[in-house]
Amino acid sequence: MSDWSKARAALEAARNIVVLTGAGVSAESGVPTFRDTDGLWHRFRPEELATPEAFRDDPRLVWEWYGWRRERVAACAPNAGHLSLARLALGPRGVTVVTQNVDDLHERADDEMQPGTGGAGPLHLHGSLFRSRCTACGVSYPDREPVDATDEDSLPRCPACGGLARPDVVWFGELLDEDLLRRAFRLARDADVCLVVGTSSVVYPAASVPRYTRAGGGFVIEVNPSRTPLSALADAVLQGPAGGMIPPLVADLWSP
Ligand code: BJW
Ligand code: ZN
Repeated sequence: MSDWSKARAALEAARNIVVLTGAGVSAESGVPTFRDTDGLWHRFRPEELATPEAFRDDPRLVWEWYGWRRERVAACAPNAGHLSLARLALGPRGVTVVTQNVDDLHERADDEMQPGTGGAGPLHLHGSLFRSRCTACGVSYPDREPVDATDEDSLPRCPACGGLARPDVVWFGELLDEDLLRRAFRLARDADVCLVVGTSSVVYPAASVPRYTRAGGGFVIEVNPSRTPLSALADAVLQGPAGGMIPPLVADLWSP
């Protein structure tokens, strides 16, 4: 049996599916990934820019980068990969998307498939580009405003206390939200299938999600144009882009 047939059979038989996504699921929408050759970090290494130390040393530079990404994502639209995952979630199977992405393309795909319902939305393990958090009082709030990073005085400020705000994302060395992570691991352990799409599978603890599915006796499918450290552990490895692979992989699974 080919990996494709094994993956399709596992999805057909599944009652609960966890989908773990990374930057690659949004690549065909025009959102740059991190570690590919044309990725966001051709000039800076993620470990250098996405850290609390980088923000402490140069908040203007970090905000400039996040402001640019906020605008870039706002100008992109969900692709066929996001849309078919959103459609899959409307079917009889329990489907939870756990994403490392800070974009909002899964939510926008859900909204396109089922307008106005709001939906549960994905679990955003690494936070959101469209939320900010106060470095003084800790309040987190929705923020879609353009960022003025001309100088330190023009940077986003907390609406409650006026303190310096920061992007509400998880940087290296910071803890992920404990409840969210526990939920993701529990869902993965109880899932029949973990579908892992467009992640290099090098950043932990997110990269552990499919390991919980394996530990619970479930089936792991990887969709990625390149091999990753997960490939050797996955039950089926489908080499190709998300927008091309996901629609035929989940086709018709939304009907009972
Ligand atoms: C396509 C495609 C297409 C292309 N279709 N696919 C040693 C061992 C284990 C852990 C550690 C360690 N040393 C340090 C750590 C901990 C560290 C870590 O994991 N580091 C590793 C790099 C080694 N982790 C942390 O620090 C985490 N916190 C933590 O562990 O707390 C406890 C602790 C505290 C103190 C000290 C130590 C531990 C936090 C991690 C936070 C990551 N944050 C970022 C930035 C978030 C905000 C933002 O977006 O700006 O999250 S980094 C960046 O990487 C971002 C991403 O979510 C994350 C993952 O990247 P992703 O999504 O996989 O993207 P890429 O670019 O890497 O891959 C894209 C993939 O798509 C590729 O495979 C392509 O082939 C593919 N692709 N086109 C499908 N069309
Ligand atoms: Zn505040």
